[in-house]
Amino acid sequence: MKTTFIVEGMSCEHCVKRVTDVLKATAGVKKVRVNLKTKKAEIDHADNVTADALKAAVTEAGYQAVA
Ligand SMILES: [Cu+2]
Repeated sequence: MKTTFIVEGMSCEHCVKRVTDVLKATAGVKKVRVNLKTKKAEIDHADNVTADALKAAVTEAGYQAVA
C-alpha cells in the first residue's frame, strides 16, 4: 500500500531526515521518501498501517501532515 501526504514545517535536510526517521520507525512501514521542495511524503507500507497513524507520527515529531 502507498500513502502520500504533504508535510508542513520542514525547513532543511535535518527536518527531512527527522520526518523520514519517524515514519520508518512506524511498524509496517517499508519505504519512505520525503521531498523538501515539494513537501511530499510517500510511504510504502503494509496494508494494516493507516494514514492516520503515519500522520500522527509526523505530528509527534513536531511537523504538520496535511491532505
Ligand atoms: Cu530543519
